[in-house]
Amino acid sequence: MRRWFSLTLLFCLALGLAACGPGDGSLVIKANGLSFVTAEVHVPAGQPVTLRVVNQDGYAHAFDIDEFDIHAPLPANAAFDAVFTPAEPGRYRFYCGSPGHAAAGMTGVLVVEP
Ligand SMILES: [Cu+2]
Repeated sequence: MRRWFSLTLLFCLALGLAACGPGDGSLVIKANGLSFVTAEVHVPAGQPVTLRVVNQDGYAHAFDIDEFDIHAPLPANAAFDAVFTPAEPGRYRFYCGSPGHAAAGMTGVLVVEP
């Protein structure tokens, strides 16, 4: 009985680890110059997402997604983890909130897939 339990536990652990591999919702968006190197990211709806935004520049940027109320400053050479759970499928614009940057093209699209 105990052995059966251990085997079951092992099996579940193996499954769990597999589910936690790359592609588990951790995505990296890099900011460099007046653009996001990664201009489009895809995530599934209804699951927690971690977006790591890395500012590779020597000056400050920001990371904003209005629909998810994410407004984060991105100091030079710093990173920020945006953690949220998108409920509704759709296309959401992310942008740099520093004055003039979005207008200069510093925008991207978060695609939430059903
Ligand atoms: Cu910027």
